[in-house]
Amino acid sequence: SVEASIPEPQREAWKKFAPKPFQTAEEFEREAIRHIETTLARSLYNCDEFATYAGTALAFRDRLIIDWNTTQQNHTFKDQKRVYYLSLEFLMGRTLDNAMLNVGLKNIAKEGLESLGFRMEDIVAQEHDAALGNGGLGRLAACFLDSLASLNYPAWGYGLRYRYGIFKQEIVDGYQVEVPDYWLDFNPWEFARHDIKVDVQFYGSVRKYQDDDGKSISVWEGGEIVQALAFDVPIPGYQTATTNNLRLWGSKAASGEFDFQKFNSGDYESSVADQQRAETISAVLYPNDNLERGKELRLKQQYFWCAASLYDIVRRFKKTHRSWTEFPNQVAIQLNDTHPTLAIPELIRILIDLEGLDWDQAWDITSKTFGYTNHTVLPEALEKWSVPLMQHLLPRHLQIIYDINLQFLQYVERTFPKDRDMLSRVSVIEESNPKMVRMAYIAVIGSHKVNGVAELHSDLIKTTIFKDFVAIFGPDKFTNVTNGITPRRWLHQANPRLSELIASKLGGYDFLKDLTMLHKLEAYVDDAAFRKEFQEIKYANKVRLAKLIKDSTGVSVNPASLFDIQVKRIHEYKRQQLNIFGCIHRYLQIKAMTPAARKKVMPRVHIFGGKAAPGYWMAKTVIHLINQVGKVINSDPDVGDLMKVIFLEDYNVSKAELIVPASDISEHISTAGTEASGTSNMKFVLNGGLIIGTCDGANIEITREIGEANIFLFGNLAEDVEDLRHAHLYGRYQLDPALATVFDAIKHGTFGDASSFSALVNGIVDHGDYYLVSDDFASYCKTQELIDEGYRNQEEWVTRAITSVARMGFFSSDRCIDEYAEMIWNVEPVVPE
Ligand code: IMP
Ligand code: B1N
Repeated sequence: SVEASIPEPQREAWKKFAPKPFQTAEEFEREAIRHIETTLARSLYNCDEFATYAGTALAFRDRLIIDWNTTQQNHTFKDQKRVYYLSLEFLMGRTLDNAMLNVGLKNIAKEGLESLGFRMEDIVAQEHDAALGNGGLGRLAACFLDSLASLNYPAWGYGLRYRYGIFKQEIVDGYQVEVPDYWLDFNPWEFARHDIKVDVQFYGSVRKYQDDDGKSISVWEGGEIVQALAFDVPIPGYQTATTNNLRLWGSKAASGEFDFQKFNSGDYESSVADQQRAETISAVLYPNDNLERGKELRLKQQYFWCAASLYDIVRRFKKTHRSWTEFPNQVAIQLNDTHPTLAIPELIRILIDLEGLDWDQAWDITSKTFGYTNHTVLPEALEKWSVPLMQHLLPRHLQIIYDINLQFLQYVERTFPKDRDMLSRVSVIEESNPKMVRMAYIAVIGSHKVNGVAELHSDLIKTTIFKDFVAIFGPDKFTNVTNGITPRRWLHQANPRLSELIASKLGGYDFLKDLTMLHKLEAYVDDAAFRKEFQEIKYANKVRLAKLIKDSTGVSVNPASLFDIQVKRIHEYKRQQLNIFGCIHRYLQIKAMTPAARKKVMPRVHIFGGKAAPGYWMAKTVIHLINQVGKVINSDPDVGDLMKVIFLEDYNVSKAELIVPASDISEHISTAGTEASGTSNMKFVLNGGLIIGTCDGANIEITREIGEANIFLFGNLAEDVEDLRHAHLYGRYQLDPALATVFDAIKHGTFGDASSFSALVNGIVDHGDYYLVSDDFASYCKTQELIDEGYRNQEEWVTRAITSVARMGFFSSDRCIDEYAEMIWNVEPVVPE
């Protein structure tokens, strides 16, 4: 075994000198101060909050490393099957608070910091978010890492180490302005592994020849080499010693590539330019959510990351195994959407070109190894790459893709000899000009399981984008794993008082490991003291958010109003426009009221937040409209506290932790059938807020769990969307009358220059209203009235909120991970040493 191969004296030395983690507040202080003095070279006289954060983080980092080493060693010794989660995005947010909680030393650190004269909240707030993602897909990957470690699964994440994460959003004169987010100034949570480098090849050509046995050999030659450098981020589990690894690749020019010829001939600048070109690959996260634009650099990023990750996975496998047939028993690779699809032809290339296996063996191993998660059915988000680009950048992979397609189409032809159309429908190559490679089809063909992320979505992919593939492979290849969220971050960290209240009733914090235990809270739904405390906590969280609003926008809001929140990426399908048109409708109603009637209005604060992709004009127009409407309403003396409209700039994970616990109502109002799941809907309900939503994504399962009485559903159903769209274009189209009045106000210039909003309005009036804003408007406004009524009856409202919290156990990402492990990966937890 590996263990036996380590020499005795070395083992002895380790036993004697291996660092011991700190245990007491005093030991913690000593470690933090040592780091401030020596690692940061700061003295007592310039130890501010940031230095204290840094010292604290470094002390905890040491602690994580010790557990990380033990875990990795243990996993190597045990040699069980591992899971690799390939994701182009990991939206981790801040780490310190989570690290302290998971290793169980938060109280000790708090005590230590207080004795140094600091408050925990201030220190934690010093940390810059790690924002290597756009929204839901990236945050899901982060929640999954937390659950994988907490449940002791031997798992690694693989991603890219972007130098610039998602941009910082500033609102200037009501418009979004993007500012680069350089987040690596001080990042104590990563380790550069200078010894782990992988050469990744691009461009070049393929030479084919027959070897002495007549076997056809392909050699990929020439082109250029870029080096991948590993950066490791330890991922601690909650209350377990298991500390998994997130490996992020950074790009560098390969050492041989630094052109000494040019250097010696005095062309120093151009050799540095080569270096910089290589580093561009991992420079920036593409800021699109649910959109693919086919840029060459994006394809380069994808291959660079897939090639480095697979090299690493294969190397680890070969350390302990000889037989390739063992590979799928040792390795499960999950593709987070189609972004890592190139890993499929890359594994085949490794097995055939480098390891000498034949096609059937290579294919068998590959298709048993991969699983593919689909996260969207939006056509503009389905990845396609042009054949000429693929030919240029990855000539060998294109050949392999053609081979995959050939084998597959031959099989389809044998199975469905009468259906000629089927072949062109399911071909991996779209016969357009230029021809395009359909990545989702490769992912389906090359995986043993395909899953959607909520029930409706998993049903939809089987009847729409993958319909033919269900006929070809049978229904068992397709499954559902409804998304979830980690209760550690989204309940305990974001809402410590609620977590404490729950713990006081449930006899401790075990519910953070088994969220289904929340059901026991239903016994307290009529307990007066519990209800009062529950309400007080919500109020305190609203006060906390009101302060953020005041600090960032200058607007004072009354925390006693109903807080109505929609925070998520700005996208037409998510329909922030429906919300803001609803606000205008409400405003016009208030303006038309007598002073006596106004007294009866339920005061509301409408809070928006979220980023628009920099090139997405319609989304930017929506942001501008929200800000303009806010400007008018917030300063209208007729309205006062009855209504405020707020746009919070730069929505990110750490702000979400503050915003989510403060909602009375949150909005999840996508056109039915467009939001694959949504995960913030789960976060809001778990924190005691109710939701208004369409019958879409996970809203449907939330309704099933918490009960129809506890959610405000409205709008058309997914099954009717297609007919409605068709009717808009070819039938007689009737604009909703209340919405027409809203548009009149906009056209009148009530919210500034009307022409700025004409594209938004015309899209609905003249261009088919693709997202069904008008069709759902009446039902939306009606439901908002029901919410006003409902909120007036606080007793009933609190009952609904508590009941909902108690029934949210299903939505833990721990449940998801167990489902993936059993249904898709076939992996078992490893008991930590
Ligand atoms: P949803 O789209 O409302 O389900 O939100 C997905 C999750 O992504 C949120 O709950 C946040 O944790 C996270 N997130 C962080 N920043 C953003 C952002 O700018 N847009 C959307 N989601 C974000
Ligand atoms: O993935 C989330 C879901 O909860 C959301 O409903 C879904 O919209 C989101 C291309 C995406 N789907 N597709 C993306 C992101 C970046 C990109 O470049 C597509 N994001 C989702 C988690 O399942």
